[in-house]
Amino acid sequence: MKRCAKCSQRAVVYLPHHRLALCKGHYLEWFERRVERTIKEFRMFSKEDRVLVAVSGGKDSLSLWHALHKLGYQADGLYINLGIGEYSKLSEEKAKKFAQGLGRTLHVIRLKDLVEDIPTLKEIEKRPACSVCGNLKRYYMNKSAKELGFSVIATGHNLDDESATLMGNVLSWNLGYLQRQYPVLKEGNGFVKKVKPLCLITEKESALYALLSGIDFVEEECPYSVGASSIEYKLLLSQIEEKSPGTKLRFYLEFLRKIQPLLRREESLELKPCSICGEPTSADVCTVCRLKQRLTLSEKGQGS
Ligand code: Q46
Ligand code: ZN
Ligand code: ZN
Repeated sequence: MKRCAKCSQRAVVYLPHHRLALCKGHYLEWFERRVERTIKEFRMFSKEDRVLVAVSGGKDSLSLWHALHKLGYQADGLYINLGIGEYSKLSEEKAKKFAQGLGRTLHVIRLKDLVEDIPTLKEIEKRPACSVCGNLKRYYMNKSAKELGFSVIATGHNLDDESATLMGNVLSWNLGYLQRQYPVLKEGNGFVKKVKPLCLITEKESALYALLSGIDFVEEECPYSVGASSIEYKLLLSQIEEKSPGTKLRFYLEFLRKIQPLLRREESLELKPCSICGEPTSADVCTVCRLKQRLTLSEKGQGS
């Protein structure tokens, strides 16, 4: 039986890549300190900032919100209901219950009221649900943060997400994405600052934090996540990690330290406000307004 490295009580966690065994109390503290160090190292935000946490009801976003609250940051939540059947219903319930327990505000918006729900859009647009969904989530997160007066948006992306995305981007040498793959995206050009405070925390670590903190999160994955290539990359990286602990962290951190500075340069894309909604876009009309125009046209077509 392993003993906690801090207090010699029985350890409940062993983190192989940090060679660290910890008891429950010291694990929760370790997790929160690691989140705080990441926030400071990458200059994400301070205690003066109003932070909007993008909440899905899953373990990562709720662990993030919980840790930020415990660390004394002013963090409220934004839940976007995507209209994906039972999954959306359950995750909204969990997110609301969690917000109540925390005593912080959860802002809720519904895609169905603003544009259309994801299953309908997938059919109409004839493209993968995640491509429509990602686009709309980014758009409404930014718009809502500005309307509600938040200076930072924090998402629950963890090390597994980031290293899998990195692997995908490296395998196709997608330089545009690699340039933008950084845990902080600066504000400006109509965008609110976006940060990923869990980027150095693995999925297992965040699940463990949620469990040990008694967080009631939605365990089901979104039904559209099945078959995504990022899941394959996650599995592959976890197999390597198993044999060689620390690989994920090294892969991602060394990219940030050695490669990212070479790739990073001022955003070359010229952005301007969308002529309809005012959100930043590289075209005259942004992708969401164009989507809404297509929906109106198809409704008219059906009506005639
Ligand atoms: S919610 Fe949306 Fe994800 Fe579901 S449809 Fe795809 S992008 S998988 S994080
Ligand atoms: Zn201990
Ligand atoms: Zn627009």
